[in-house]
Amino acid sequence: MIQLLVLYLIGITSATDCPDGWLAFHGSCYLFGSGNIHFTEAEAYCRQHDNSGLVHVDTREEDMFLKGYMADHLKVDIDYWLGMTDELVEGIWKLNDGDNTVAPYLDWAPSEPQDAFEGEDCAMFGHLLKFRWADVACTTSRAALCELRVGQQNEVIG
Ligand SMILES: [Ca+2]
Ligand SMILES: [Ca+2]
Repeated sequence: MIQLLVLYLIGITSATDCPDGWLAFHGSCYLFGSGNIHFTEAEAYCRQHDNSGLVHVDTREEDMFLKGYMADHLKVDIDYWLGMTDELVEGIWKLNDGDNTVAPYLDWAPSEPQDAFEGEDCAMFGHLLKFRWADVACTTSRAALCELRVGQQNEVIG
């Protein structure tokens, strides 16, 4: 009995336990989608996959980990959505977390963001930019990159 309890405690305190097919890094799990879809479709894709959300990159460390994985392991000609927009106030990038938290970390490619054309209010990791970030129109098509934070798995989001 005590052995079972110890195993259970080890289980819940050990390294991030991710669903099959997800990648673990520092308390989060990541799922790289393969199809190119609009921003809102990508948000829905993540919700459908373990009720996750599009990735929120909080630190340079997380950014470097994701960039490295994209460059080393994935098809090179895919861009990935980031979970933030400047839809509310042009130029102020906020996480799509329901609280409109201002994005704590940004890694724009040179000359980005420029809100080009009819307005660009979504953001992506650009494969032509060594996966640095660019703003693009939300109705363009990119792949989803979902993040599941530890402890959020059972939270119900709208
Ligand atoms: Ca914009
Ligand atoms: Ca742009």
